[in-house]
Amino acid sequence: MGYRGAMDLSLQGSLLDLTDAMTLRDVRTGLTRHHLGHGAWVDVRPGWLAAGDELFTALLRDVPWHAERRQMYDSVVDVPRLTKFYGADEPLPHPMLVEAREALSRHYAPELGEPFVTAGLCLYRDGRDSVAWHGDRIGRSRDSDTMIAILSLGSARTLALRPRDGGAIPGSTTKSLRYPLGHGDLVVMGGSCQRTWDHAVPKSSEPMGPRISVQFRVAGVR
Ligand SMILES: O=C(O)CCC(=O)C(=O)O
Repeated sequence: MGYRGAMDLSLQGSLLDLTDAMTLRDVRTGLTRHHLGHGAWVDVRPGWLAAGDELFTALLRDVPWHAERRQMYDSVVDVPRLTKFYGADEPLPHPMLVEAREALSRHYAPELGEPFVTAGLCLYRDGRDSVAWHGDRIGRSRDSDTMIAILSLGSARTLALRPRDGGAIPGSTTKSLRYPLGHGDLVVMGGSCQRTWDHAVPKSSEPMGPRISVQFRVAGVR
């Protein structure tokens, strides 16, 4: 049995659209590329996965979610989300994730030069769960361009981005850029984004249900 609330949550009804077939739509339709500056960009494709409730419920139930603890200064604290990382040789927990990874590899192959192979899954149980500012700088992303493709499921959250060097955002007076991550949406961080920008999913004081993030990466990038 996976995350204990899976069945209750799946029956809440707000996300249910089980009469429609779950489908990945064309990546290109409605895709917008936002150039952030410093060679970084973000692609946003709202509603990439249609009728994704079945996938959301299956992942909540079937993924062996881990609660991690991490050293923070002189104490050990709970990581505020549950996680599961699927390496390149590990079977993914749902066939739709295989389809999604293949569709992304096909679409981005000319720019990326290698396929997406790993899937990092995060479960944000409610608005108190979050991920702090960071860049994925292990592997190729440390010194060259890469892409992290995120499929978002469940409650809407915000992806925030800010320049790593603390400098101003070109063409903006705000301290960070914010992109909504809704149910079925695809967001891809590309170019120099992992080297020159940091990203975060901030906590929220709004009442909200769980969100699952599926991040596809190329080999070696974390
Ligand atoms: O929740 C997300 O979509 C982003 C997750 C993330 O940045 C990470 O796990 O490194």
